[in-house]
Amino acid sequence: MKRLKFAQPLVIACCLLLFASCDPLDDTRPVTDEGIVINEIYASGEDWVEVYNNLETSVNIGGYFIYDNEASKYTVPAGTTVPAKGFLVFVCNDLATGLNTNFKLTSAGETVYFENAAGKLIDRVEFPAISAGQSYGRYPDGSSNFAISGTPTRGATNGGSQTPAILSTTREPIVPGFNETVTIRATLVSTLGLTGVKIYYRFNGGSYTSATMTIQSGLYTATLPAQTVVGKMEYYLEVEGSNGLKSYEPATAPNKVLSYLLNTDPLPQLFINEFLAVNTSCCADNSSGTNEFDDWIEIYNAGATPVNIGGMYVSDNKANPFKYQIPNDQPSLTTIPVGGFLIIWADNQPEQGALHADFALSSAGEDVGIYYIDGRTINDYTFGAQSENVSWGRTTNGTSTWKSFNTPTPGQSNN
Ligand SMILES: [Ca+2]
Ligand SMILES: [Ca+2]
Ligand SMILES: [Ca+2]
Ligand SMILES: [Ca+2]
Repeated sequence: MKRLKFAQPLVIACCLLLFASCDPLDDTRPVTDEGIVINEIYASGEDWVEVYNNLETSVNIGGYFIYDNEASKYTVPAGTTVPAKGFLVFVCNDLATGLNTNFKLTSAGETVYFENAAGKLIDRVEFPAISAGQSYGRYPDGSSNFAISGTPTRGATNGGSQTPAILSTTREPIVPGFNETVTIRATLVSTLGLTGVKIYYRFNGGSYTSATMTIQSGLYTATLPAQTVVGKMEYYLEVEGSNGLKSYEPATAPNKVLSYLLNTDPLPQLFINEFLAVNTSCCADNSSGTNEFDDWIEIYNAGATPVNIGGMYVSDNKANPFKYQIPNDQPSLTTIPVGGFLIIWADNQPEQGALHADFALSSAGEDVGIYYIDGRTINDYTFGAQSENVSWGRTTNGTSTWKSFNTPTPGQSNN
């Protein structure tokens, strides 16, 4: 595998493996790869941001922007250059002159953005809570591997070419029930210089309990205790190297953690009622202002009460129910009336609104499903190869008989 130089591809890869346990959708603006990155951040005392030039030539970053608040960007002074394979430090002291930015950083953790002179985002680093004397940086310089260090290296290489870090975690079962223990397994990027892997967990708030993860069948493994009451289990992983560097999964834990729910809500009576996996002319999504012939999924509410699907998930993979979470802050968009229908565009364009999933449907066939807020299956279906502009749906609505429709009825009764 080619070494990932920048954070976002790895974050997305991790999220795919983690089944949406982390949250790349907080900020979906694409990052342009310019070879210059935010390399290290220090947020206690005199805050600073270290920039690293991973290129073989020096780069003039005059007119670039650094900020933690889009409404108030700091502009890098004209003529400022970063040497080839070199470093430049911006002091975040609110002085707003020279290499002093117009903002400070919070040690509780936040996101720092870096844009080029054209206003294109070239890097974004969300850092966790870091204690006095610690920094958060890339190991090695310019890589996608982040760790907390007790030995900041302001304006100099971060070193640490072998820093243990977590590549991915799994949970089994993905959707735990009552009285079930849950197994968490972690795959590490590197185990060189590793001193230990720990899991921290808590049920329904309070303080975290820690446990050492042990190697079982080649993977760092821990078992979370079974629960017998309704609630939320939260957990995160910590890996520490003999060089004192610590990294976390999720990377900004405990600000962000992994979690699962146990509850007793009855499942709503929703059905995947119709879908179109190959749309070239059937029906346009014009959310962007132009007609896009995108895949769509129709959901039907067969129950006796309206259902707000905000907070629930749709997916094209039964093994990963947590693929796209419907935003839960727009009930007017996401509530399905009794006997009503709702269209979710499977257009891989979540930036177009709440009803746009971050996946598309395969013409060769795959799964399509809707899942409750805790991941339990409300309804899912596995389909085969699909034809252009011919939908596949239930006849009649909500029943178990499926057929093709030469005249699709998105958002309306199939009958
Ligand atoms: Ca450094
Ligand atoms: Ca679209
Ligand atoms: Ca798909
Ligand atoms: Ca329909």
